[in-house]
Amino acid sequence: MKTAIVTDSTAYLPKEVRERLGIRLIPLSVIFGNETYREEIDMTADEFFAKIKQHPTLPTTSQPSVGEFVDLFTAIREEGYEAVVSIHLSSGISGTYQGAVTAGTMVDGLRVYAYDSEISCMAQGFYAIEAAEMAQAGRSPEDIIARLDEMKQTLRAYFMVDDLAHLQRGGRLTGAQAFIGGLLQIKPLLRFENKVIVPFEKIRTRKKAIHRIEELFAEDAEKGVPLKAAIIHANQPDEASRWRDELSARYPHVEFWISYFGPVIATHVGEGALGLTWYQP
Ligand code: MYR
Repeated sequence: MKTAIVTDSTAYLPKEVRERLGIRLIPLSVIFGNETYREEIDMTADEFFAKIKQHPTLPTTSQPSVGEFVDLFTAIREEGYEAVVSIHLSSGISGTYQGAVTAGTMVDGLRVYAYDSEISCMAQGFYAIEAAEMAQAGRSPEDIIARLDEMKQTLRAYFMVDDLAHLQRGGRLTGAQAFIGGLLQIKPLLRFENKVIVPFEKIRTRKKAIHRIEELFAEDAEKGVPLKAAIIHANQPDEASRWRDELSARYPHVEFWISYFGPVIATHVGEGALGLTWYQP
């Protein structure tokens, strides 16, 4: 069965990777006043970080419409595909996955397998890459979904933000009442649990938070099994490169990527956010 792979823009996959593996992109958008920008198409991460410095009001974000999904799935069917695996950011923080599910019921002649990554950013990107490699090798959508479920067992992601107010304002932080109020200055480690973002540990400085992520990573990296990992940053390229160099020197058996929080996710995590994700390929 000829199977196409779709992911949304919040995977922040490099264009070259998408093109090489034939991964289709459906964008989410950021909205500044009455201007809407589809990320990765109308606006890059650098343009976003420049714009938030000039714009008086903070942006909001929106998921792709069901109509956009229907148009994309229809075009894929017209290219001769019989199935699509459509991989999306966590359904606990966005309605994007549900949009794919709904659109899937509206396009005849194409089997749509919407997949909830239960995460976002390059962690989601890793799912899309594995799925695309399997699709290129002619594997069935069922095999691809089974592999993605298996990946979920080893995939980890921890991140910190410079200012918790962004996540709180966007309503994307769960179970953090104890951290809010006078404590917005702390740098708690965050992670996804049951599809939503929760505080993992309360940490007071950025340096200590990075050190704690390194300890968590070491628990897996020191087992010696191959891992793929990505450092994800919100406009901190130098810090991300330094961290990658340090970790690569310590763990030469790990393949490291550097990725970024683009416009939509950066709207919710704020500039300065930093994270690490990894899994066993
Ligand atoms: C929408 O408008 O539908 C998009 C909402 C996106 C919420 C993003 C919340 C932060 C996600 C952080 C991901 C970190 C992954 C390592």
